[in-house]
Amino acid sequence: MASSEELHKRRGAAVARGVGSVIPSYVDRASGGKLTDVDGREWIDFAAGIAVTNVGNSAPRVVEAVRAQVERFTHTCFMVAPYESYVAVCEQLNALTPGGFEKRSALFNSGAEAVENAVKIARHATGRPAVVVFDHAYHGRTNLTMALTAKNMPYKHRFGPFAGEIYRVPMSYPLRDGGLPGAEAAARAIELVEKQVGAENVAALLIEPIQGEGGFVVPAPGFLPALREWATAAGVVFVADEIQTGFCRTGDWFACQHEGIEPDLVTLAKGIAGGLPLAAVTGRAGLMDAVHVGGLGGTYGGNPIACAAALASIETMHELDLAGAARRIEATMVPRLQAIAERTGVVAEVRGRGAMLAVEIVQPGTLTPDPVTTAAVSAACHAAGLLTLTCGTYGNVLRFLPPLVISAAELRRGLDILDAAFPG
Ligand code: PLZ
Repeated sequence: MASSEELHKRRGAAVARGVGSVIPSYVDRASGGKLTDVDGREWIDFAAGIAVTNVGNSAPRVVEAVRAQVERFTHTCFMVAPYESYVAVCEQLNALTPGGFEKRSALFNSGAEAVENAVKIARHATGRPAVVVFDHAYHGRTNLTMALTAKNMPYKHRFGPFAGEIYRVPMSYPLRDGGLPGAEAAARAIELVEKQVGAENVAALLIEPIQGEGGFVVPAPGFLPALREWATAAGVVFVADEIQTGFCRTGDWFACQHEGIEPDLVTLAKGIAGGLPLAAVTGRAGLMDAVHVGGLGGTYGGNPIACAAALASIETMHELDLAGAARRIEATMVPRLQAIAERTGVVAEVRGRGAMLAVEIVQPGTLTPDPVTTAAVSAACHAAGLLTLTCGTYGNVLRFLPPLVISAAELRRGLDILDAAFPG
C-alpha cells in the first residue's frame, strides 16, 4: 500500500489545491471511534467526518443494508422509476422531526442542496423574496448558500457575485454579546428585519439551532422561541438548519427539541445515513406540497443505496440509544474540558450540547480570540494521534464531534491527549 507521504505527493499533482484536508495522513480503515491510516497509525476520532458518522464508521447494520441494496439495484432515479426505501426514509423523517403536524419530505444529496431547496420551497409557498440569516451562520458552498454563509475566508472570497435578497442580522452569542438575554437578542434581530426588510417581504428565517462552522455558538435560552413566535405572527417560514446538529448529536434527536420549538421546515444531512451522501427537507405538508409537480428533484436525490443506509442508521440510533450516548459523552467530556480551562487560562468558554462540544480560545484574561494557540493545540493533538477540528468566525474554537458509538476507553484516551496538548 502506498504511504501517506507518497499519496500526498500524488495528490499535489492530481487534486485541485482548493480542496484542503485537516491531516496529511491517508485513511486505510475506520470503525467506532477510531481511524487507521495507511502507515498503520491509529487516530482517536473527535471529528466523525464533520458530524456525519454518528453511528460510527462502517456500522454493522449500515454495511449489511448497503450490501443488500447494491446487489438488488444501484440507481433508477426516483423521478423516473420510484422505490420503497425513498418513501420509507420520508416516513421516518416526518415522524422523527419536531412538530406534531402533518409533514412531507424531499431527498437530496448534500446539506447545501437541502438548504437551497428549503429556500425554494419557502419562497414558492409564500410568494415573498427575502431570506433572513444570522452572523456566524454556515449553510454551504453553492452560490445561494455562500450568500447565506457569513464568513468570507475561505468560503466566499472572490467567488461572488452572490444571490440577492439575503439579509443578515445579529446572532445571540452569549460570550460576545455581554450575556444579552435570549428574548432581547431576538428583539434586536427582529427590529432590524422589520425596519430594513419589512416582515411582509420575508419568505424565510433560516437558523442553525446551535451554530456549527461559525463556532458552536449556543444561543441564549429564549432566543429561538422568540424568533419562532415572531415568524408565526409574521407569516415567515421558520427553517431550522439541523444539518450538523441532527440525528442524536446534541443528546436529543434534533437540537430544536432542547428549546421546545417546532420549525416549519428542517434541513437534514450529515448524520442521516452513516456516511453515505443523503440530505432532506422535511416540514409542514402545506408548505412542502405548495410546489408544483416536477419543481423539486435531481438525478441522485434519495439514491437507493443512501436510503438503505439511512434506514439502517436510524434503526441503529434507536437500538443503541445514541441520544443517550451523546448525553453520556457530554457528562464525561465537560468536566475534563472545564479542568483544562481552569488549568490553562486560555479557554474563555466551554460550550455545546451532547457530543457537539467546543472550547473558545482567547488571550488569557481577555476576550481577544487566539487562533494561533488554537491551531497549535490542534496540531499537538494531531501529532499525538487525536483528530480534532477547529471552527469559528475568528478561527479560535476547538470543536469535538466524536462518533456517538465511541468507547469509554477511546474517549478517555482522546481527552488525555487533548489535556496534554494545551500549554501550561
Ligand atoms: N448547514 C449547518 O454544518 C456543512 C462544511 C465543511 P454540505 N458543514 C461542514 C466545509 O468546509 O465544506 C453544513 C452545515 C450546516 C449546511 C452545511 C452544508 O452541508 O453537505 O457540506 O453541503
